[in-house]
Amino acid sequence: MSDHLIAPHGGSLVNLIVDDDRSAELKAASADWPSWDLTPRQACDLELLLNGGFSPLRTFLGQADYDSVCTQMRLADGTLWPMPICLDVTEEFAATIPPGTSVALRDAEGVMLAVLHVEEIYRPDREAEAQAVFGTTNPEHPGVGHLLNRSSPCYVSGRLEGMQLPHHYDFRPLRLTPAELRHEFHRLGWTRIVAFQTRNPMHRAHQELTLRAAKEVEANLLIHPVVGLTKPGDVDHYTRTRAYQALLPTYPRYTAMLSLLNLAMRMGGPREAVWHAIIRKNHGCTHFIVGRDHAGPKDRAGNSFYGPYDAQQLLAKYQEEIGVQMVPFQMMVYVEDQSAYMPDDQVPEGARVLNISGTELRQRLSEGRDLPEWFTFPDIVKELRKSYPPRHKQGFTVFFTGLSGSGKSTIANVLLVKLLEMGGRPVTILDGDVVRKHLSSELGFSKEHRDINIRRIGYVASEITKNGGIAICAPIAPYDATRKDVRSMVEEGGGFILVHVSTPLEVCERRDRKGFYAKARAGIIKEFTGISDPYEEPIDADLVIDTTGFTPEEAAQEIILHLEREGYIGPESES
Ligand code: PPS
Repeated sequence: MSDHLIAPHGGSLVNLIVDDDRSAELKAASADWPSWDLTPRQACDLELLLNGGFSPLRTFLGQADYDSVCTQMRLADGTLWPMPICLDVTEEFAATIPPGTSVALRDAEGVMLAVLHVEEIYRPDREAEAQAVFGTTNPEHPGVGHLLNRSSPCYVSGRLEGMQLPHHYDFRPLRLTPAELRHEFHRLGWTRIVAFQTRNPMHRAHQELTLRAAKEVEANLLIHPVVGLTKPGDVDHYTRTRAYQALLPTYPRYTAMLSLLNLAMRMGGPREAVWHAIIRKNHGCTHFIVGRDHAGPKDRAGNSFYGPYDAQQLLAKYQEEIGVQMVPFQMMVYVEDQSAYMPDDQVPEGARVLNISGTELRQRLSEGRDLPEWFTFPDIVKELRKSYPPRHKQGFTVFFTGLSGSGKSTIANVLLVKLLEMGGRPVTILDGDVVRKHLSSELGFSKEHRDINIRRIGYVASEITKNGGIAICAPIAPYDATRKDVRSMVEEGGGFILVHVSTPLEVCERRDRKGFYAKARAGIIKEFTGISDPYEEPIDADLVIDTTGFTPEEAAQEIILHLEREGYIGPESES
């Protein structure tokens, strides 16, 4: 069938899925086998092991292959392979699976995907692995951070039998395995195929680049974005895939195809580029585009871990051995006076070059500002705007913190009414007392219980925020670290405004609306915030309001003005 297609790495396409009879046999035998619940990364790796995306690998690496991959970029038999693919498990689990044990590998729902017949367990030197594979032990590198801080210390290997591929319910027709893609290429008569790897939305620069690459080597184009695990903070794959689908009609008819790759990236720059090329070879591609700083992360200060063309250089060394031809590309930039894109090393001297960075793009989306036609396509903007609406259409949380009796609930209720009066978004109030009645009735006031209480509020607020609503929370929330956790949880899906109601203890105590302060002083109520329990003043509050000199209405108005300034409340006509 695939006579004219490129041979997979190692000569033949691995397929580890057993037949139905064997699968039934394994399932029946597995009742008393230990189970390992795969991490998201391991589930991605397993999928590509089972379907041959990682050919010639037939299982997670054993020690001989692992050592050789780390130091030589080759398997023990000499085959080029740049990335360790390992099954890491905890010490406790490793102690229960001596060689000879069969382990059921399960997905997050508990479905058995494969069986690993354990042959060896070893304890890698993960620092040495980081240095060898990523060229650094700095945990700000996402691949290193994962390896040193989130992976488990024991690696397990042995014969692997697949029962089923992990199931994906999204974008089914776009998730083609290496065998399915090869079949499709054969059907279409495509033999020269250039693959484009991406983890970002594609705009005109990428479209120009891929089109030029395809023309240059006279090949068809496979847009092959990674939808497994990419870099934290990347645009989610649902949005990206809709954007790729919107891009497809901009290519000449029948020359480009889109397929999704459930790969867990490591952001390993040069080694990652070699790995990506091998994976694309397994998917039937003959050419592979490598741009500037391929799969290269930056540290917190914004410095790249790799040189901009390191990945191209390393792949250039191995392309012949792999048999996939690299199509190297400079960064494409827009030259204004020529109204055209060109590689940045071909820009005439003095020409004005335009570019919009990822950060600038997000900024423009959140402010609802224009995205110029030279930068991207209207249909792509439409998709991005759906997922990244301007701030005045996003959800947000106003989180009050302050002592009992400081005025949190009163201001929160005024704010609620004012936001309801404006309309546009649903508003939910999560007041301290109300939450303790409905969500946290079993909790007391120890540090542990207060933290659970605040995390529950934070979780509910983050769900409301993510879905475009407004949450107003008004607990005491005395601990800084817990408030910070809530902030980061909420900010994943919208805005978070911390309001410190800083009314001094003397004033709160003088008011003593509920009589609690008197009881606390008398020792009748224990662990009372401000009297016999701590309150950590926030230093990260977005607003500080002392109600000693403010009416609740004035205080609420301050918050409204802040929301307006930050863009959360927009012009009436647009809400
Ligand atoms: S926390 O610390 O954020 O979990 O507290 P919270 O859920 O906001 O609950 C505070 C309300 O519970 C009443 N109450 C106490 N507060 C503080 N310390 C102790 N020991 C305590 N016991 C009961 C008090 O009425 C608080 O309500 P507000 O509205 O803040 O006055």
